[in-house]
Amino acid sequence: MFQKVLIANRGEIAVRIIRTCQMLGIQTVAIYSEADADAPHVKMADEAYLLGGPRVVESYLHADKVLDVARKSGADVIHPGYGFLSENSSFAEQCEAEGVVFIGPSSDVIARMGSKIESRKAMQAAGVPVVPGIAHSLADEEVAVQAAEEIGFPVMLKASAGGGGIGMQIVRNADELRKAFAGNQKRAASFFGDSAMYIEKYIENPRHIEIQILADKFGNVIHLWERECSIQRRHQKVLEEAPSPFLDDETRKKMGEAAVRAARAIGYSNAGTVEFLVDRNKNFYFLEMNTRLQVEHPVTEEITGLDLVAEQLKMAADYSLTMSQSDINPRGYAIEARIYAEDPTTFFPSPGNITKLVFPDGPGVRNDVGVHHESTVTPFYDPMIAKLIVKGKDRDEAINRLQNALSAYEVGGIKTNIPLLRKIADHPAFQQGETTTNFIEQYLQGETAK
Ligand code: MV4
Repeated sequence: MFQKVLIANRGEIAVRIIRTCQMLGIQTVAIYSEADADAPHVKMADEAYLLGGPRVVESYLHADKVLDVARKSGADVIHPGYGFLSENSSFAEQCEAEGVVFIGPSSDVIARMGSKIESRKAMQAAGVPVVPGIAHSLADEEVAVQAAEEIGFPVMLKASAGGGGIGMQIVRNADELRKAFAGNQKRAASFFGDSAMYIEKYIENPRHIEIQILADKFGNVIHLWERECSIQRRHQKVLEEAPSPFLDDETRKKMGEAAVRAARAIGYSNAGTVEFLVDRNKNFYFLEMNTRLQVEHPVTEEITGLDLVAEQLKMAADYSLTMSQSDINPRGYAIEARIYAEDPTTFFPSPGNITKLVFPDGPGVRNDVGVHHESTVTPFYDPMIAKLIVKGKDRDEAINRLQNALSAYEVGGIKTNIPLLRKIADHPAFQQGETTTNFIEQYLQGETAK
């Protein structure tokens, strides 16, 4: 096992990773920016190094500075968490060259999954269902129109390097496509440095359901079933749950098997997530693969009883998986609500000083938190300050615990999205499992700004 882990992140995920390291008896090294000198992850780690100013480019995103700290501290492994450098294949490559272990798959797998055109091709070859579409880069709008006419409108125009909705547009006819093409291509070039575009059949009001997988370095791959992540706004997830209230056992089994096939086909190692779109008829289609630990990993931990950070460390340290698929028997029901420092109706970030912080507790309640009762929330980073995770024997009990926990939650000094989360938890459509990607628009119209 490793001696010393550098945690290349901040906030709740840095705290979460440090906690597992402490339980495994591994030394921890934190990094921080000037804005985070007082942050919980800095206090908790055995050592902490200041990287620079508050902006991410001079701190958490600065690969050379992070590697300097790895050298100085003698860390033998880097856990990147999510965001920042976690899916940066050049950073993973730099780590490989330095002889420091990067927790995640190899840099070439990260690079391959970063290209949506490449990952689509790889999945199709592995027999994983993909959305009907064109698996090569479209040269210009006329080529795109021809391809769209073959697929049938409406189609989704997408940037190969995209994600999070940038460079992506629904188009309903040839004229719209001609109008949309150049602009999205330009945005893709400027955001990602890659202008490759492709198109897929548009799936109307889908669900977003993802499969967690674990893969060791010896070809053993298992899945930890699904997470339902459909409730989101502008590609920012708000609430996730496991199991999905929508899937039947046959579909979830097929999706799990497809995810394992996907991982095997690309030589994946460590923890990963295969994202699928699921249509109203329960057809599922590969969307993308995330090569990192995800924000919503706790709901999987709660139903499987596993510590995913511990599993990541073991796999990165060349241990083989100690469990097989039949050992994974999920129990109960878990829901995660993301607590954001933002206005609940306008969704604008709400930075400021926290003046009061009271967490809910009781049976089946978990708080993963990255701030303390006098923290300052700055505009430099993601506004997610904590996650509330509840568990129950079934979905009704989990929802009941969620409602009670959200009522007991107290945050002073800044605005949070807790009122929005309460509206979701209290909504009959949510309680009936009507979790689609349009949920907030469809059911909370008028309660939130557009
Ligand atoms: C789609 C789609 C419908 N049809 N692709 C949004 C983020 C990007 N990574 C992929 N996304 C979508 N791709 C086809 N062919 C609908 C979405 C989508 C979405 C997907 C997952 C979760 C939330 C979403 C919200 C709006 C649109």
